[in-house]
Amino acid sequence: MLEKVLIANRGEIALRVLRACKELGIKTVAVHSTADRDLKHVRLADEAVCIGPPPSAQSYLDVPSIISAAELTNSDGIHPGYGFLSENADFADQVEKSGFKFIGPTGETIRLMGDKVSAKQQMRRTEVPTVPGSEGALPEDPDEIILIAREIGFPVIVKAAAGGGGRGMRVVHNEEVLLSSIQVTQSEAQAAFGSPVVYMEKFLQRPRHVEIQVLADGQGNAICLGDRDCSLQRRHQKVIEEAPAPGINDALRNEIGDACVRACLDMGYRGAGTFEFLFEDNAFYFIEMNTRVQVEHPVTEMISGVDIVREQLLIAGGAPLSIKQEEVQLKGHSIECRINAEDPRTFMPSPGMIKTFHAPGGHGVRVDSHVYSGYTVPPHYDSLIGKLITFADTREAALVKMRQALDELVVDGIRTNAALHRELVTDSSFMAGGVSIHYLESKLEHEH
Ligand code: MV4
Repeated sequence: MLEKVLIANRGEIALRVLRACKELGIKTVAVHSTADRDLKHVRLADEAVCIGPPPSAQSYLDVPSIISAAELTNSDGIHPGYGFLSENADFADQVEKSGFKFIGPTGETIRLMGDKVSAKQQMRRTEVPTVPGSEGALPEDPDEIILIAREIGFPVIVKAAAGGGGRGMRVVHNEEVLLSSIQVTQSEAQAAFGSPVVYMEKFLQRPRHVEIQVLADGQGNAICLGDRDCSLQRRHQKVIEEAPAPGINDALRNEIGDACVRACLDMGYRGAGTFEFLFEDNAFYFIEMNTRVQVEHPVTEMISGVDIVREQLLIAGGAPLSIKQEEVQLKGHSIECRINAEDPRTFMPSPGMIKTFHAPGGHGVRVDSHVYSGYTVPPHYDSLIGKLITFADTREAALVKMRQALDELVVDGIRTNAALHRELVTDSSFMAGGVSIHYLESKLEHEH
């Protein structure tokens, strides 16, 4: 069992990890930049270490500073949260080489999934359905490339193996521009990721983004906690997520869940993980795997009753999974609205002092937020100030609760996207369920 965990993150997720640690009797160490002295979890942690100036590169991404803080405080585990170093394989390796437990998978697994070509190859081994495309990296020979594209059929999408999350990809509509588009994507990939390797897939035109949450202990046990629909997004930033994904029948849900569990067992996966799929015409197509806890993990917690961060800590402490698949009972519906400090029209960050903050509450309402009245949102990090999560028996009832929660929410002093959420939870297409990944952007285009 872990005794003391260093939380290598900030904001709401640092607070979320701190709460899980405290409940397990694990001591906590907060590391923070000079801009983050007043963070709620810094105040609540047993110990706090300032690791550098505001820019992330000199604080939350500074590996030597974080390892030094772990040594200084005699921590035995490091929780990376999401973003920052959470999917950095070299960091995971360094943490373990320095004698600490990395609360996540091995560096080797992170590397395997970080390379999207090897991730897809791993999925094919255990018959997780993938998007039809090139078997691995594209060859050099232009004639071979053209044959692959013809076999897939246009439009195709060219993606950087080292990319992900929407970075380093290009849609190609016809053969005339295929080779030049590949060259551009390769150069961009080289510049952005230091690797020119690209692969090709069929471009799905109107998919949904549905992901599968798993937990595995690295000791031969893995379970699936169902799916989430994260289709409502703008520029690859999710805005609303929900669980379960609307309109997916249980047979299909179980089939894809079983496939993800097989993949976990085959690769010896350890920790919490998410399999990202595109979902179109009632079929799943794997695109990427995230090897960390995700922002939207609460909606899965609400419908499964499983505390995902607690399980992460127990797994890292060496315990076998405490839940069997048969014990996982998904029940009800949960929706999450991400509240950002941003201009409602331009979506530009809107940092500054929150004069007044009132969180909503009541039955089936959860607020994961680190902010409070008098807190100043610094300009150096992402603009997420909190997550409003509701839970009820049905999707409709969870939406009713969300409308009420949004009405109760008060954030004065800075601009937020709360008005956008109020509009979305009364939008007839969103209310019907199952909109595609393009829905929000096209709605915003038409209405502004
Ligand atoms: C795709 C796709 C359509 N077809 N792949 C964007 C983020 C990265 N995770 C993968 N992405 C996409 N891959 C094929 N073969 C469309 C997207 C995509 C997307 C995916 C998920 C959520 C939002 C998105 C927004 C634009 C494009």
